[in-house]
Amino acid sequence: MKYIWRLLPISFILLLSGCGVENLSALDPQGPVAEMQYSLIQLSLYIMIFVLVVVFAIYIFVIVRFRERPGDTHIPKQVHGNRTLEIIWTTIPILLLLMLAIPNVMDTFTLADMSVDGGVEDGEEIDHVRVEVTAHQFWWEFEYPDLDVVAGQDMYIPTDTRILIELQSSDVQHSFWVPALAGKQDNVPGITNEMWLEAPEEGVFMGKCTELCGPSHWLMDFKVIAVDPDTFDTWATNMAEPPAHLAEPEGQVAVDGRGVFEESCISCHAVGDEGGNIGPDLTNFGEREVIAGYLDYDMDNLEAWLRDTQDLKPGNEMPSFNEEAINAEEMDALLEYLDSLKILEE
Ligand code: HEC
Ligand SMILES: [Cu+2]
Repeated sequence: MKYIWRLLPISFILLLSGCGVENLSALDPQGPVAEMQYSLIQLSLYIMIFVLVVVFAIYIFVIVRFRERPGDTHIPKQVHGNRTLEIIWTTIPILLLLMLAIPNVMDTFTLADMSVDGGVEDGEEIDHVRVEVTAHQFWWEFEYPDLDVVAGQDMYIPTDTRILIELQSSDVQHSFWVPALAGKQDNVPGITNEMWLEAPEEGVFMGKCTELCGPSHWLMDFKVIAVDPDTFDTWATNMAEPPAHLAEPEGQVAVDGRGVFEESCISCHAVGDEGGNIGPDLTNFGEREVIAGYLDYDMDNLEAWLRDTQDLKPGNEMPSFNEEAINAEEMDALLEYLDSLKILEE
């Protein structure tokens, strides 16, 4: 019981770190951008602690030293202006502000630098991939203009590569945040914001919308999936030109499923280069870890999503499909087809 107070800072850290969800913490930075930002946070924290300690120490000293004592009624010496003191307490804050400002301004320029020049000396380009991120109520679209790829919900990136990101929105204001990789930036309709990030190691990084954007804002999650450059190349090639089995699936159930999909879904969802873009591209849907950003990937949840999408994510653009629209048999075939949409395995 004696050390119970220690739980206080621990619980605070847990709170800040998203209660142990993997790779969702700005306090566990990965990659150069997040590390830069984390060290700025640390620097300002240390300066604030320094100011706090000094000010409180002086304050307590003054209270104790100059308090009214019993029987002492004399008025203490009244002081107006003290040049030395004035100079000290003007200079110290200026120095502290400079200590904050210089690294902040320098890092701001580094973070805003979207050029890929490897420097004057070698004249080579930095390895990079461009991604246009469009936020929709309540999902994310990732377009790779140089690779002819459009992906939904999962943003695949190669490790150790500069990812140059352009942020846009198709409706209201959203905000793109992958805490472990980079600080947030807004997706504003009509404006393109830019940022970059790098992931040094493979991993799955949680992303969130951090701008209240409607009734299902809190479910607008996505993932950044960092894979080695070879895997990324395979992914990009297969996304751009999907393997034949996606359009003409094998097995009767999968074939029927494709039929249902073409009837009810393809106006909004693309598989390969066929289909609409009102909803996420589903070319690699079978490789998602979650459905619609937050439901565990399994067939029960997928069926629930198709039947009750409006209950599961109120206000999203997809209609719910009841038994009249898609009967039980068709549903089974559709689920099997959706689950077969894989481009990395096999
Ligand atoms: C009117 C357009 C529209 C139609 C028709 C439609 N969807 Fe959707 N769908 C969407 C939108 C928009 C989303 C994104 C919802 C969100 O997360 O906000 C979505 C999301 C999904 C998701 C989750 C995607 C992911 O990346 O996790 C699946 C799976 C899906 N739809 C399957 C279907 C199937 C199967 C059909 C046909 C039975 C269908 N949809 C019909 C618009 C549509
Ligand atoms: Cu949003």
